[in-house]
Amino acid sequence: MLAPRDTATRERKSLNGLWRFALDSGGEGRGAGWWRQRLAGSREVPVPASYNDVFADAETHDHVGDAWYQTTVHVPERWRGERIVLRFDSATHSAVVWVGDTQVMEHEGGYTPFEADVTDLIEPGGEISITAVVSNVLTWHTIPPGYVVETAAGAKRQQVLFDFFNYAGLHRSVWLYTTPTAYVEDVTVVTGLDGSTGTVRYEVDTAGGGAEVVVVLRDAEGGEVARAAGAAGELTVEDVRPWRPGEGYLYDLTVGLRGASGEPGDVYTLPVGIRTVRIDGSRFLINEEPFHFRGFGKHEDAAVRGKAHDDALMVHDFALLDWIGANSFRTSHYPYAEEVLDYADRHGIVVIDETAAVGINSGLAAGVFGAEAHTTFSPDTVNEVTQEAHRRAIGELIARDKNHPCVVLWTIANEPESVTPESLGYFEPLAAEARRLDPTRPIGFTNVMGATPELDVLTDLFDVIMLNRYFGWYSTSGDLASAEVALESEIAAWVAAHDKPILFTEYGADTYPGLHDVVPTPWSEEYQAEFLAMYHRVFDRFDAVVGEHIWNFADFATAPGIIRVDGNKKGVFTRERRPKAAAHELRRRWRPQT
Ligand code: BDP
Repeated sequence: MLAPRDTATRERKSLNGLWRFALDSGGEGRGAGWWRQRLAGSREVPVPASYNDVFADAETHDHVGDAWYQTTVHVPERWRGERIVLRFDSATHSAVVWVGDTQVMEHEGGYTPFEADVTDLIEPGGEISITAVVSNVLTWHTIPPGYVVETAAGAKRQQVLFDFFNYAGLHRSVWLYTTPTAYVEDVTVVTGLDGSTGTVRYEVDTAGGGAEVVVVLRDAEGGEVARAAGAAGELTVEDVRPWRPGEGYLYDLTVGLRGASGEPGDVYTLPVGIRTVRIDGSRFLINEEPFHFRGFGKHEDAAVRGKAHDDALMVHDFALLDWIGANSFRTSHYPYAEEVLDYADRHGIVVIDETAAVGINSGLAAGVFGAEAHTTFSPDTVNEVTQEAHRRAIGELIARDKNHPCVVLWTIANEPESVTPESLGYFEPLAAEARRLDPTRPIGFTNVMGATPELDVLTDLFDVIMLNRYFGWYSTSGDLASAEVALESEIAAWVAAHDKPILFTEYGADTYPGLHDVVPTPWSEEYQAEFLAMYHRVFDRFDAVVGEHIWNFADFATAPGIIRVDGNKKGVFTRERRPKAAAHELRRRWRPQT
């Protein structure tokens, strides 16, 4: 699915700003047709933003159910004759959208885009009203799953099965954009390298009328390096400058359409990084060179705006990644805003791209998040309807992100149950689907603590072993010597069981900033630093360990609970992005020259 871009033939209009806003606690709006009139009440909400923290009331913060958004847009007269598309970069977790009185789309899944052709509903030169009802409800049939309970006090409460605050609303941009009536619908590129020669295999889908396709590849200075005609083909690039970690060199692939008598039609330009990814035994190869992942699991999370995309925060986070010497991160636990991947493409930061499938694990949910005891996979919990939603989530992630050179690995779930025959039955078709949709990238899932190689039944379906481990925190808390023994022996067991690269995708300790101790004690800054140093000491004993992603880049909001103090404090940076002591230690490991 192509991101909206301005080109010679396309124009975008951002609908970001303040929208009219109303909570619908009673769930009346859909029946009463709230989209037909101006939303009652006078509240305005920023888009993009989570709505939860921008106001100052518990009702909005803890709202469960529908929230209504509405705006009025002027459509330029010059758009007459163009095809006009309405696009939401995300709506968390599901939405229905109307233009005027007409429903134009419905979407489930809080972190991927959706759009509709609204040409027939819009009169250029006039005004239209756009209304969206956004629900934050998670059920056993959504990705991620969850369920709603009624409290003893009669309130609705969303039970989540994950460890972050269930922020909701319009977290990313909303656009109106134009294309000509015959247009480029999709582009897929697959790149290759052979010595100093690069290849770009491309495939273009068009719609809206027979048109000839012409593609031109230009280097970063704008010089033409290859061209071809036809909807699919392969371009060759001599003296190629590859995309590589630390150097996000990009070419531009301009796809142009030509009408029957050669007249120029739609133009779309896609940045292309030429690189390869391959697993060889326990090595993870980018451009045939072994790659060692240094970085973090992150969250889209910040004060006031919640999960909204924010360019200032994004640039700052990337600056901190650079400062600390990280070369990669994981989009835990959902697809991030596409601007983040664009930025990573341009700056050579490697990304592990994750679906929103977090919480498919009854063991964890009951223990950590206070959920009722349940069986993970059953007709009443995660079932074939959930699996279908999960399949769609994988499809939408790959459709959106397939062309990003920064993405080198798909994670199709975080810490799912992975030790039962039911989990194998659930994941086998999903792993196959991910491979069918993208045969060029490795796939994985993050393995939960306790799912040791003796118990795990899923790893054979995947290319890499991704371990989330908390020895010294959730087990042997405070005893790093015992934690070291346990960690080393588990890695040795994985190495003996599988010839695959091992990535540590989570390890970390909650740390209250400013808490110090001469004896490294859990929650102190000294303990976090020693905890990480111990893990690194152990990793360095194994060639198969090719990745160290600490949990987490920064402190983040969670639901309240007795194991969380104003959120999860495993950040190496605070929520305001101040470094804890461990950040300086990490910098010494990851940037020894500075
Ligand atoms: C893991 C989860 C992550 C949590 C982390 C923790 O993958 O989302 O935040 O543990 O407990 O289970 O800090």
